[in-house]
Amino acid sequence: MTNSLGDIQNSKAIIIFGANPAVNHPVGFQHFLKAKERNNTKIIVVDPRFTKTAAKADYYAQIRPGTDIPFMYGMLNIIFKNNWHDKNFINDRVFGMKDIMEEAKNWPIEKVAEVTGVDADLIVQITKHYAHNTPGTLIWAMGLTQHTNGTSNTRMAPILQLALGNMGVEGGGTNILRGHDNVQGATDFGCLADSLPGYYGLSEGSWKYFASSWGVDFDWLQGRFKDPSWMGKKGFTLARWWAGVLGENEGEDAIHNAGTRLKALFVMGNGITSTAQTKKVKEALDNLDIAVFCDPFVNEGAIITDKQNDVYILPAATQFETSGSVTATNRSAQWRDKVVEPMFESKTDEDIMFELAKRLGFYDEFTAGMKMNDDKKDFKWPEDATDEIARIIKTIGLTGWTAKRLKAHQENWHMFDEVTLRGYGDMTGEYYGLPWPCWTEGHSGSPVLYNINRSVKEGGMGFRNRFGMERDGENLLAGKGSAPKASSNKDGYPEINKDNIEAVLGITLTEDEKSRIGKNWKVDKSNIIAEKCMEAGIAPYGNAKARAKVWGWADEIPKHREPLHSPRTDLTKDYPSFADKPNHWRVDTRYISEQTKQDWAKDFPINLVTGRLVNMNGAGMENRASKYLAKLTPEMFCDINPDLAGRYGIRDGSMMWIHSPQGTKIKVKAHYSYSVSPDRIFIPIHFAGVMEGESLLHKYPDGTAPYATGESANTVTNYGYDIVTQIPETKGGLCQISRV
Ligand SMILES: Nc1nc2c(c(=O)[nH]1)N[C@H]1C(S)=C(S)[C@@H](COP(=O)(O)OP(=O)(O)OC[C@H]3O[C@@H](n4cnc5c(=O)[nH]c(N)nc54)[C@H](O)[C@@H]3O)O[C@H]1N2
Ligand SMILES: Nc1nc2c(c(=O)[nH]1)N[C@H]1C(S)=C(S)[C@@H](COP(=O)(O)OP(=O)(O)OC[C@H]3O[C@@H](n4cnc5c(=O)[nH]c(N)nc54)[C@H](O)[C@@H]3O)O[C@H]1N2
Ligand SMILES: [Mo]
Repeated sequence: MTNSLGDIQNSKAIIIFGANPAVNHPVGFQHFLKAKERNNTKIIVVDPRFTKTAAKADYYAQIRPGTDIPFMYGMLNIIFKNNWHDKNFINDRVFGMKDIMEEAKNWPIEKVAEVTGVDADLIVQITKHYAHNTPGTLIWAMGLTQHTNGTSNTRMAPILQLALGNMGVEGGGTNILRGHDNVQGATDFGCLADSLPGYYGLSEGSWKYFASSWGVDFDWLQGRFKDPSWMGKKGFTLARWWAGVLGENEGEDAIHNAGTRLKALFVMGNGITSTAQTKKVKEALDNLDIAVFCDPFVNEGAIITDKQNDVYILPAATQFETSGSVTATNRSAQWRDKVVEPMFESKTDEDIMFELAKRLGFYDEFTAGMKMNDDKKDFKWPEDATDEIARIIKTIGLTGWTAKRLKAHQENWHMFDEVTLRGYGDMTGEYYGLPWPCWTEGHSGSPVLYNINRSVKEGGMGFRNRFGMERDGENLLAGKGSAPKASSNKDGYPEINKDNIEAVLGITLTEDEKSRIGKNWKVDKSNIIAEKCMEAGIAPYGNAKARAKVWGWADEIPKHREPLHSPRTDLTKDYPSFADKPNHWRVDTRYISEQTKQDWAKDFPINLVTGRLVNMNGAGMENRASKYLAKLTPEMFCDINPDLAGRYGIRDGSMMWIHSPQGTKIKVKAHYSYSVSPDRIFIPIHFAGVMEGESLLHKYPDGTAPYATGESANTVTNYGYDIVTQIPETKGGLCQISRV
């Protein structure tokens, strides 16, 4: 999120693509409703189904799944034609908009209507309203990401905002509603298969910076890998870890894993039945040597497998039984206290990890970084872990996130404004949760990213200079006069390093400072670079142009590509998927070969849309184990338009089959609903415990069966993975249905 939930109250217009906050972020959604009250803000919802959020909208566009890029190009086409774009902003702060303008010409409104299924007049009304009511905020969530073309979707949305000058302002921004509690923190701190904590790459330089910051030998770290080359390679993703177990050397899911397959699985905080292609997941679980599930509930990974031995269910404590910091969707930190001691024989996640590290023989190295404290002998959990993070992670600016400061914010909740996040009284000069980047121990935090109307000291900054100084003859630094307020340098400037700091900041370093300063702002353990930058009003990461166009990617500018399994076979010729991608996160991944393998729409004519319910979360075991939450939706169901159901002879409340292109099927209860049009159905993601019509109830350990079980949606979600991140295409796929 570039801004914050509270800041949405400043928006003059709200456009929501593929998110349903009334259901999935109901507390945050109150700020949307307050914007309506305060500014008469109109809400625009673009979603293939009429959701509870759509019910609060002023404009609702029922888009065909996977066609958001044509929709946004359609908007841009109208915007550019009418000169509604922000020319100064684009000129000074955006690279590559010319190419976007060219592509937008290919999307006249009639064509957009034909591809997206949204009425042309409605697109014009929406565009006019959104362009004329700035600042507008653009919201998205899983409806944009879970597609083979998801990365392009998530680039397109900021481009729309850049075109309107809606970035870097209160009430504007791209505000991505994140998922789990602390999922922002989980990615920031390194739960990713292609980076070190803080999004540091897997280069030798980064590894060396971390080795010394963690207090371990680089050679020891390197020795943990099969050979040094593996240290720089991406791992498997959660989406396709199963391919690593099945270990095919050739064929559709061939892997590239140093000639070996995965043998052990350790699960901490994931439901597993939430992963696309559940039958592959089951097959992989069956073929593991050992599977360990650390979970406060019986993880249903242990239920769907037929594996008899070496399956361990470890009772993890919940987050109420531990303490520490988490990161909210707007980049704010929150400190939390333990509410109760871990109950019964359960242990906290950190204790489970410490025990594991001991048994595996690297406990000393695992905890060495936390002992680089004043005490030097032992560490205090979780404070020393938090301080270690603050000490090391510069890339996203966590230097100011010391345990002491985060605790002070928790103790002073009442001293912060919910809209601006500004602190009062003892908290004056700080924003709630010190939203990153928080460059130094004295920094205020940055409530609105890329805002040049504030000084850097108060959270202002331009766009990051990350991709060089020049491209195609164009300067990549921000234009003249486009620097944050109170900056010693009024124009664009590069990221700050040891060699350019004096010139860019206009200062002279002492010999002592010169001897202590790091190579660049990202690895400067002395933090002299950041401190000097604050004094000069300079953002350590530079002041550059945002890129509407990237190089070295499959598509330099976002292009429409039909989903792998598209109901519009006629369009797949003009908007084909990507070339197949070998060794994509260690697994060969099919795109065009899958799309053209057969006429999918002939046998599977119905779009399959998946999503969430308000009373359940994720894989759902936590909530189905609650009698009262389970009672609200006691059975797995399918929202189906009566016109479609009628064609197949399926009655409201009767059971129906849903069949996938992979040959799998699920049996669910038909629920007549006009929220979906007759060309698509909707199923929720929160059930497990039934597999292709067979109940698995007998497999739960005594007394642990949840109050509600049902088919997992992911048994029928389709093959298909994003071209960059490999997120499964669980929001675009096809199915066939039949009566039982
Ligand atoms: N109650 C509850 N709250 C939750 C969760 C939960 O499970 N339950 N999960 C949390 C997590 S982990 C996450 S990631 C967030 C997710 O939050 P959301 O992304 O809001 O969740 P979804 O319901 O999966 O999907 C949002 C919408 O995308 C629409 N959609 C599907 N395909 C497309 C498309 O091609 N284009 C467009 N424009 N829209 C499309 C769906 O119809 C759906 O209404 O919610 C979080 N909050
Ligand atoms: N078809 C389809 N599939 C989807 C999606 C979709 O929209 N459509 N959405 C995807 C998305 S965005 C997500 S995030 C996933 C969500 O899916 P999961 O991540 O699988 O969701 P949860 O059920 O929240 O899983 C969390 C697990 O952690 C356990 N847990 C809770 N607290 C703790 C704790 O403190 N410690 C430990 N060790 N465990 C704990 C819970 O009991 C639960 O088993 O589903 C994905 N799958
Ligand atoms: Mo999520």
